Amino acid sequence: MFKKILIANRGEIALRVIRTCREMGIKTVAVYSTADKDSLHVKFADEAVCIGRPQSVDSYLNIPQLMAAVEITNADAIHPGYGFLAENARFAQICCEHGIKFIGPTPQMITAMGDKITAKETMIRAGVPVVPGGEGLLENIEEAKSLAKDIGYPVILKATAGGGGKGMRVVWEEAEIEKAYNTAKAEAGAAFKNDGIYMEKFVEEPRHIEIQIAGDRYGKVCHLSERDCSIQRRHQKLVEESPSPFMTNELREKMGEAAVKAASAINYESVGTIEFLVDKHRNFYFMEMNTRIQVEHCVTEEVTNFDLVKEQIKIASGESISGRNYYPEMHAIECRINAEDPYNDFRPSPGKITVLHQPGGHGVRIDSHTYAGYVIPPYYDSMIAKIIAVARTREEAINTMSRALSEYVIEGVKTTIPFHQQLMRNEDFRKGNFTTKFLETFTML
Ligand code: MV4
Repeated sequence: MFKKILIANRGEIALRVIRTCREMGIKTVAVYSTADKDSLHVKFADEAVCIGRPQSVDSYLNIPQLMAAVEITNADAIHPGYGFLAENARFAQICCEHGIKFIGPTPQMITAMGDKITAKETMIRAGVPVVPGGEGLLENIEEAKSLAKDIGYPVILKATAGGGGKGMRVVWEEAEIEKAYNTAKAEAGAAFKNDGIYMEKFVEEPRHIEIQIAGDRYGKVCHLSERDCSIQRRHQKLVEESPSPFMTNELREKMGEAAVKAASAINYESVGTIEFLVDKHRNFYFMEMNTRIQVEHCVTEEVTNFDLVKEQIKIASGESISGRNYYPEMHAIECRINAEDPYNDFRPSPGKITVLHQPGGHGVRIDSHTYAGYVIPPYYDSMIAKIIAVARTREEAINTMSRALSEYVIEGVKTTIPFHQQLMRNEDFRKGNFTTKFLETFTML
């Protein structure tokens, strides 16, 4: 087992990793930018190293600075958290070359899933359902037009280097295709330095349901059931839950099996997530694979009783997994508390938390690096806490969440708490009647 792990991240996920390390008897090194010197992850780690100025490129994305911090602290592994360098194959490669264990998959696995066309081809070969569409990159507008005719409108253009919704264009009729092709290509080139785009049938009003998987270096892969992440706004998830209210036992078996096939196809090692689009007929299609621990991993932890970060570290150190699958025994819902104003188009609201009271009681978990007096810096994402409610049924979990939200007091900054309170009361949400379009028509009272 590792003796000392450096956490190349900040905020709640850095704290989340530190907590598990302490339970496992592993020493921790926090790294921080000058804007984060008062963050809890710095206070709770055994050691802390300042790695640069506030802007991410100068600190949390600065590979030479991170490697210098590893060297001076004698850490033997790096946990990348999510975001920043978590899915950067070059960083994983540099760790290998320095004899430092990257707690995650190999650089080859990251690359295999990072390019979306390659990932899709791999899934087709593995027998995992994918959205009908063209094979490979689009070469020109004529090809785009004839392919769209074959597939049938509406279609969607996606960047092969993309993911998470960046650089996508939905095209409803042939008259729009030239402009969509040109803007998608230009956006992809500007955002990813790779302007390759491809086409799929556009699945209307889908649900976003993802399967948590784990694989070890001995070839065993298992799943830990699903999370429903359909409650999103501009590709930012706001609420996640497990199990999905749309799930059936039959669908879970099929999607679980497909997810295990997907991960096995690249001999995946570590914890990871297979994202699927699910249409109203419960057809499901591979969308992408996330080769990291995700923000929403906590709902899976609460319903399966696993510490996924502990599993991730154990797998990285060479331990084997059981190979059986795990099913939800409880219902868990997570609300992301962001420093944003839900009454004002979710505008970021950084600043000092002057008063803080966090809820507690039966069935409530809070993962947060904040405290009264903490200043939320403007340089990073705006998530300041995750609140997870767990109960035997979905209705009880929603009621626990409502009760917990009503106890939450955060003063000094605007937060998404009022949004979540209204959502928990929404009839359609309570019925489990929602798709990824739900928030387009949701209005704050
Ligand atoms: C789609 C789609 C419909 N049809 N692909 C958005 C994120 C990126 N991973 C892929 N995304 C989508 N791909 C086809 N063929 C709809 C979306 C999509 C979406 C997916 C999940 C959750 C929220 C979403 C919001 C808008 C679009």
